[in-house]
Amino acid sequence: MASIKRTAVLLLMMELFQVMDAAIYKVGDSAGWTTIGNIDYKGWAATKTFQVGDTIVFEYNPQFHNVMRVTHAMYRACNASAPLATYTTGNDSITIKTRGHHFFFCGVPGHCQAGQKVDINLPRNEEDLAPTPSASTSSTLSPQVPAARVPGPSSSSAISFKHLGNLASAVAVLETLVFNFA
Ligand SMILES: *[C@@H]1O[C@H](CO)[C@@H](O)[C@H](O)[C@H]1NC(C)=O
Ligand SMILES: *[C@@H]1O[C@H](CO)[C@@H](O)[C@H](O)[C@H]1NC(C)=O
Ligand SMILES: [Cu+2]
Repeated sequence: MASIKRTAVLLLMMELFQVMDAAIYKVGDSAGWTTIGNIDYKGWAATKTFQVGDTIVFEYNPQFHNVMRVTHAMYRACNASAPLATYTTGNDSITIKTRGHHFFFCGVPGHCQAGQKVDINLPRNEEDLAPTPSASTSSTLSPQVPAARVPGPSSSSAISFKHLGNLASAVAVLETLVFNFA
């Protein structure tokens, strides 16, 4: 009986940690945020699967660089005249709160043009992107229809946990439960 309860608690914790599993990514890895070495930030970002709640860290010498969050148009044009946000500490942690594109570059003249720019992209759900069948008449690819997901008991509990306002206190409660079983 106790082992069943313990298993249930562990399953709930695993679901919680999936929700809370926030990663921290240092932009450019060990090279950091720089113009030295022609870092391929686009390639760097392409190897990552960013999730909402993840944090990206820009590490650089603030005497020589900065970080600006900009629109897509400004990103394309390396136009630093009206950034959405500017960071200058040299160790800037930015938490990604929404899906879609998040454009950053260094606002020091010439640096964006030299490639010191990165697009942190969280593709929106495929369901959102999937064209409606009537709209894809010219497509040569047969659209993949994902199998319908039948919600089971575990997914319904995951959903209820996702809707908990205070995940931290939920984890604390679960940890107390697990320690009581141990
Ligand atoms: C840069 O952006 C500003 C604000 O959007 C705009 O007024 C200006 O014309 C742009 N400059 C260039 C060179 O595109
Ligand atoms: C940057 O900040 C993080 C904590 O926010 C810290 O762990 C790290 O050592 C800092 N890096 C530098 C180079 O100061
Ligand atoms: Cu720079």
